Amino acid sequence: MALDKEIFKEELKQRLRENYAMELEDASEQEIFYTLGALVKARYSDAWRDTWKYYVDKNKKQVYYFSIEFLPGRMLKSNLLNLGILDTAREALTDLGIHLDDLAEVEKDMALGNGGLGRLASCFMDSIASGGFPGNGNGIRYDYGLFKQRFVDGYQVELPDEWLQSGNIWEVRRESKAVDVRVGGHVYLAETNDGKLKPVYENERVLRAVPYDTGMVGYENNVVNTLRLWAVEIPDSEEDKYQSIQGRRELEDLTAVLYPDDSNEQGRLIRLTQEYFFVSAGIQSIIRHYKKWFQKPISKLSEYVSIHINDTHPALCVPEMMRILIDEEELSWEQAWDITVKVMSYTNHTIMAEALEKWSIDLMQRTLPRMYQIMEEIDARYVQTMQELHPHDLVERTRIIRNGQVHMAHLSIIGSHSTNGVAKLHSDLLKSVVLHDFYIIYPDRFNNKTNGIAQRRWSQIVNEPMSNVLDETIGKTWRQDSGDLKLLRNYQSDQAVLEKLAEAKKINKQKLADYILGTTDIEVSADAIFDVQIKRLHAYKRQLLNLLHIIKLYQDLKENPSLEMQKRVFIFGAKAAPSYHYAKVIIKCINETANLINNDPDIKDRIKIVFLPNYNVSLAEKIIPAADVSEQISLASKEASGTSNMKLMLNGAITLATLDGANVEIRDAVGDDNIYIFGLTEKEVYEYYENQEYSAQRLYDENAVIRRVLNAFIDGTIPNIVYEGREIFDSLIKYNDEYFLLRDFDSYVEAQEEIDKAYGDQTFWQKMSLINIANAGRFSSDETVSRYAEDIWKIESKDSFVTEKG
Ligand code: Z2T
Repeated sequence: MALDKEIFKEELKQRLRENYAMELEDASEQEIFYTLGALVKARYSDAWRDTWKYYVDKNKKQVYYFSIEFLPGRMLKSNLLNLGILDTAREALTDLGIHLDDLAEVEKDMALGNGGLGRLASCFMDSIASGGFPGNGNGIRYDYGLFKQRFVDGYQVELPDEWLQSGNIWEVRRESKAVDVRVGGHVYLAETNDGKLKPVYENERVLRAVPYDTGMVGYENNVVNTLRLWAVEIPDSEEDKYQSIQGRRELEDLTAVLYPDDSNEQGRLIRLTQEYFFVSAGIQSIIRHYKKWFQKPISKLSEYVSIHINDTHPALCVPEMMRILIDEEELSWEQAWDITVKVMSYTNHTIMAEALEKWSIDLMQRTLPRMYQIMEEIDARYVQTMQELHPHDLVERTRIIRNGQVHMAHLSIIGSHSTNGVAKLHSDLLKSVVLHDFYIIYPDRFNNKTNGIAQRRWSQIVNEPMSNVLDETIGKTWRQDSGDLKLLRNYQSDQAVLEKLAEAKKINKQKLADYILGTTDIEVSADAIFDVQIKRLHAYKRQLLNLLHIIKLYQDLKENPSLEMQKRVFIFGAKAAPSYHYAKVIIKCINETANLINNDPDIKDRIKIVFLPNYNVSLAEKIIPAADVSEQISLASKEASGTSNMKLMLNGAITLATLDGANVEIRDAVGDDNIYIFGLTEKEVYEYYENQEYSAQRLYDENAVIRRVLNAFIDGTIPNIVYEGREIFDSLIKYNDEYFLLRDFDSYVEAQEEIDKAYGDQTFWQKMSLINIANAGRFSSDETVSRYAEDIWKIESKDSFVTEKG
């Protein structure tokens, strides 16, 4: 379906006239953006409908990806690319005197997620559609996405993210598909006339769930799947119950905001209600759709439906499916359970204990009484079955309800046929440590699915200069199949190619330098090493280790101004959960250190620190193409996978990493010579936990460099951090450095020194960079999704079918 440039221009003008009664010359960027959005949406509406119809007509098994977070970012360019009209649109707009890139900036990020988990869900949506797989997303349409971050006096300040303020061009409200969700009150079982036990609800509240659908456009294959997000409303029937403004507010607040905690569950009532709300609405709509269009008996559900539980937030899928099959479809418990387990699958995203979701029995019972009854029954039957096969204490440790709490990970594993981790190391740790008890009980349920990224977005869309060099060097097939990036390996000693890649990098760095100047007033040189750490602020990710190294460099330079060293720009992007005090203290310390160093006339441009505020998908798109060094320095065993590591690698940054998460697989892909590995291994970390021999105090006493760096936090070297500096110091010394920063410090410094040396030899550096790009293909979410489809969901790809239209 090629689109002619001239037709495109005419259509754009025509739509402007129709919708805004305006000529192009008089329209604002906003108005043009909305018009272009509508045009794009019209381009895929037939394919959207045809895709849906095809799945129904062919009775295709579909996967529903349930996630409490989706983080697509901006969709304009990605939709244009996938529709095959990005270049046409760009050229047409240029003719009209408009820059597509400027127009794209008008779109607000859709930021309904915290970080990796939500972004992964969106990468999967792209790859599921692009692979021609029948699959849909199911989540929550938050009125406010992840908070907007500002810095005031170096402190993080959170502002609401009003992403819907000027409307959302991509979504379609589908009122006719609304469903009711019941929460609260009491439920008891009563005998019906035919002797069956049926639940009777009392004093429950009914919520209306209204779906908003967004087309998920596949890459040049005429497939458009659906991301369905639910918003709460007050049903007409309940109007009289909500007389008070306060009562209304409470209810309308349910889908108002995304909880801003990435790896920390807080056990709040509203959060639990959010979880049930989108789970119940989603499953009801799946069953309704199945019964209406597939016309198969409910007993065959697992042959046509697969439901994925993205971390434990949608774990109530298990009891909710049971409720519908038993209470509404009147299946026996055994039959319902058999179907449920076959339908469900679950991904674990973390081993951090504080992120493992648990709810008090009391809260669960009060909020979701029917869910609780069903979970009690699942739990009782689990114990009954397993106690004949396994030791008592093993069964006790793994049951769903214990010590007054409901364990959502246990529910997810017991109620599904597949549990996977998100990188090899992580999946191994699940089996050997974190979920070892379950591995004994269900060895066949465990598997690995290493994360991947939407490679087309993270190369073609964000990095045009590099993409052009790739086209000239290896042809264009990599744009479709990122596996073909490996063709680049043949050019690792080709000086001309290396130089062209370096030029592309330089263009990106200059562009970022301009952006940095514009937003922070800090002047950075594009000749410096751009050393990047972008991810949520968390103690285990060790942004503080990065800072300790920067302070060391600063002290070295102050002491010895003639020290030879490459210029460096340390770039940070990170949001801290608003309630995460320690993470906010680290932000303050980085900002104050930045102030000190950036303004020290002795340092000039030898070191710069730039903490860019409000890190999100669209900021990542600006930073990543310009990165030279990718900091992946979490304490080994703590980062489940990481995905920014993959994006940075794809853009030719050299990874500086611990052997954690997917870093291990990146090392395997590029070889030891093209990555900088440092620090404790996961085994050594566990050894420390066992022998309890770690002493941060001793490292402080015995290591003069460490001592000098840490003292900077409490002796006034870094200004304006009297309290914060003390807190950092105490966390490391008094509280014995939970994440072994001091243990890894020397080894980190050494790796940084090697990087400094390597960058001095540009040919050597560029070759490493090329090898990283060439081997990034395997981290495509296209690949990851294919593995899920084959091993877990059992769904088939539809070979591109074409809708011929005029
Ligand atoms: C999250 O982004 C991740 C894990 C979570 O555990 C929660 C959130 Cl919001 C409950 C991240 C992991 O930290 C990261 O290592 C991984 O790459 C990402 O999920 C996607 O799997």
